[in-house]
Amino acid sequence: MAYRHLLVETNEGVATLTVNRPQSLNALNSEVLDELQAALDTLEADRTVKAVVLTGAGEKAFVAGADIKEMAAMTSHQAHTFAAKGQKVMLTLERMTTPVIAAVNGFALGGGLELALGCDFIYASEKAKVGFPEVTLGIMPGFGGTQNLSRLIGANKAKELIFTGKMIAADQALAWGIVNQLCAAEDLVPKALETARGIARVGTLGVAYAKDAIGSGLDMSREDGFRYEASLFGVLFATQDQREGMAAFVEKRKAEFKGA
Ligand code: CO8
Repeated sequence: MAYRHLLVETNEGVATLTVNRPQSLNALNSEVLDELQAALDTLEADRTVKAVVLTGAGEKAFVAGADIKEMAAMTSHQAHTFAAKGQKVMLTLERMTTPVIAAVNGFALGGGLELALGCDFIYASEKAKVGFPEVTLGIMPGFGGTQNLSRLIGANKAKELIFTGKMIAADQALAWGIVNQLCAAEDLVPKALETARGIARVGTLGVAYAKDAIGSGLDMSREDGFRYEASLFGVLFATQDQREGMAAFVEKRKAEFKGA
């Protein structure tokens, strides 16, 4: 499928999904959100795709937020619909079995940071800057940022970032635990792809179920989370991947996982 604002490239079981609207610093308008939704649904349905790297086109921005020019004229109802559309994309990222790594190559602001936080983890360029400038526009985060950031780094740091609207540099985002790894700008996507290819080589179902256990567990009591983990662990023993993985270990050969 051809997209107006997205580039999709698949290689060795890994898809690179690039938000491609550099003249607006890859800002998310309704059309970009619709295309992201369609692209993520398509990638999730494609069993040959084992991992995804999500990044932004150009050297300046990952995504500089939701499109302020589109939002400026919105009615309350339209803003609600727009927020729901963005939140659906974030929930799709969380719920899809295929892991998604955000490669934050520049500004990740507002809805752009929310998009990165919706991914499974974030690698960032040393030049990246992240923040939630919504309060400087008289609004607040609306694509899940208040929930996801406070769960990730704690309410106190999330409040500081969201209440001040200030951007922080990549090294502070690393220190605060927003990003997993910093890379030189030119190494960022190659490094994210290397990690994605590593994920693509291991047992697909083990990765998918672990993602489900971690994500679903965040909304459960710890004890329910343990129970859920144990049941998914048990289900894996009915899969070819488990038999293949353990047989390959015993036979001292490389496992050939089928994701079945
Ligand atoms: N929306 C629309 N256009 C944008 C956006 C944006 N978020 N960010 C940048 N652009 C456009 C600029 O308007 C400019 O276009 P033009 O050339 O036509 O004037 C072009 O991109 C280049 O940007 P700048 O000239 O501003 O580049 P600078 O290097 O001078 O500055 C900044 C870069 C600091 C990133 C600056 O562009 C900026 O502050 N951008 C806005 C950042 C921001 O406030 N983002 C948060 C938006 S609000 C949000 O994301 C809410 C999400 C939840 C929504 C819930 C539903 C309602």
